[in-house]
Amino acid sequence: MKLDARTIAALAEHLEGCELGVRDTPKITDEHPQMDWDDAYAIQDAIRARKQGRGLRIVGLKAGLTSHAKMKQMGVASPVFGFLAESHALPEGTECRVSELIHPKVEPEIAFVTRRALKGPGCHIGAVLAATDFVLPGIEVIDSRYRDFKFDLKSVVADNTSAARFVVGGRARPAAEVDLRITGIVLEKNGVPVAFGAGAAVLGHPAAAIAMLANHLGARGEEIPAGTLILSGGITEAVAVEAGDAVTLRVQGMGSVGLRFA
Ligand code: 0L1
Ligand code: MG
Repeated sequence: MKLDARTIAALAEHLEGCELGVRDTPKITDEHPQMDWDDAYAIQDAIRARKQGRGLRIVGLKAGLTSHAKMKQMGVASPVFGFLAESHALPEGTECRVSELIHPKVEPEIAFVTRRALKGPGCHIGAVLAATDFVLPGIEVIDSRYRDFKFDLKSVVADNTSAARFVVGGRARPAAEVDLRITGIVLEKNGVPVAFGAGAAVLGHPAAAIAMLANHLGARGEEIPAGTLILSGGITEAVAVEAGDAVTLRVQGMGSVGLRFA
């Protein structure tokens, strides 16, 4: 690690302050160019600890930048991992308040819920499918705290991978009943289809993103606990939204889930 504990705590306070205060910031590597991956995840962990310290529950995990479309959109080459707190969760059918966000975008995703713990190293798609209880449609609302989306991957990791809001819904299916590689999705904005894809866009199979997360956590001596909800990453590029928009994600064989922005 290149940053000391005091700097990590200060950067966590700064980034979480931007999230809660709806303020943008230049990317933190401008001031701390020596920041390494361990520092970036330590800042994210400190943000998580701040939320837990205020009594908020962690309700899930996420993989991000897992599709080629998204990697190309962001100009990066590898996935990132973050957490979902209860303050990020929206019940299906409720409104997402844009005034609480800086410059939100939506991503169509497949959510996994585990029934058994998953631990790397060596976790693979087969182990993920065997440990998955069910899969269901999910919309992630990402909201990078970085000004004009000017960031690098380490800054994004520190910023909890732009996690802001999410909703899951539709028809949950046992993982064994669905071939997620060829499961088609359509994302509609205000009734107009704006993005299309299939599960294979996520690392060849969305379960591969969950395996990567388990291997990432395994390298840190952690695991994905049983009963964890995990967003596996946007299947298409992210789509910008504003107040008045309504988005619907339709997933083949799994119904739909929607979100209105007010
Ligand atoms: O969920 C994700 O794909 C993370 C995206 C991080 C970068 C961004 O804000 O677009
Ligand atoms: Mg995402």
